[in-house]
Amino acid sequence: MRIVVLAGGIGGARFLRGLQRAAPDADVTVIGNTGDDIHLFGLKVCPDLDTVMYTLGGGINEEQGWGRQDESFKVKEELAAYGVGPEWFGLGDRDFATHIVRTQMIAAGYPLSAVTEALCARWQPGVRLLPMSDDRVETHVAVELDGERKVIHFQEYWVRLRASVAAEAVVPVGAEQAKPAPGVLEAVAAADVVLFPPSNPVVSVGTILAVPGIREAVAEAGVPVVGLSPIVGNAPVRGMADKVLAAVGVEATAAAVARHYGPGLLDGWLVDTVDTAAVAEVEAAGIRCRAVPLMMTDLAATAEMARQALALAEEVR
Ligand code: GDP
Ligand code: FO1
Ligand code: CA
Repeated sequence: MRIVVLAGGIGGARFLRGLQRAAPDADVTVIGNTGDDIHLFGLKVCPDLDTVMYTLGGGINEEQGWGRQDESFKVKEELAAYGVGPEWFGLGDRDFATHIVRTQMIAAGYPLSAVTEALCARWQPGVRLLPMSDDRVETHVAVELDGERKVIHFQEYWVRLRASVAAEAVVPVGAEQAKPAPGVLEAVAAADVVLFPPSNPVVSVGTILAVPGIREAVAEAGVPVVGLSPIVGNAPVRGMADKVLAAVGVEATAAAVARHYGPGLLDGWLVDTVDTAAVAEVEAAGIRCRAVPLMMTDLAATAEMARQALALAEEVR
């Protein structure tokens, strides 16, 4: 079975581990969000691609969910000693090597998709990991700071400000001009099922769908499209999904996220058992819905979520 997954970072990566356990023989293509990418110290950093690659490749810092395990921060300390920041973004020594290789290959003329494939040759994630686009896309967030409206990089909003102020708008800068990376549309067209893991609906899945051609390809693939809610009990399990959903006028509820994707895109939606009351509302919107446990507490629980998503896909097929 060919499965395509539109993934962000931690939520996407952890779900993919469960999917690999649930469907060990499946051919999985991951279309990764690159809107979180940031250029720092002359290096290109791709947090969501790296989170998927390290998580599936066994290099992730498990507690944190991002960055390398067994990490040190000597380079960061040395940069700080020169007064070179930003200090609010924690790039570790091991992680730096990934960004150096990536930046060097891009400078040599390789597209990000080829670079990602080269990095994955080391990590062997067991999936085909494609960036959504080889073109630069950067999510920016409009906020009011000290009485002034400012537009800042998504990483500054999340990591420096910890989403402590309202997001007034979220803009995937460059998305409109971006083209899907080689293989993306082909993978969607060849898929037997498309899954939206419990990734951020705005700054992860939403950004991927904002690349012209991807939303259309998913909607027109003619195969079940099934998502899992990242909102449980009217709040994100972690992160700032509530803040960025508010910026696009969507309530932070499992049902509102399903309606936001809409029946034109989504065929099936899983909500957590605490949100069983949302099932009727989602079904009334024309999307098949089931309530099952959606907390990725361990691999067994996550694999069961993946099984439920695949079962729902068969039901709507
Ligand atoms: P990020 O790029 O690292 O922010 O990761 P993703 O976009 O892939 O996923 C972020 C989303 O995952 C957040 O909105 C969380 O609410 C959601 N999430 C994290 N852990 C869980 C979980 O155990 N269950 C569910 N249902 N959602 C989760
Ligand atoms: N998240 C943090 O909360 N603080 C950091 O200093 C930080 C550094 C970082 C470095 C590399 C990387 O791949 C991810 C990193 N993250 C950090 C995670 C990242 O900011 C976000 O969680 C995602 O981009 C949100 O999807
Ligand atoms: Ca992300």
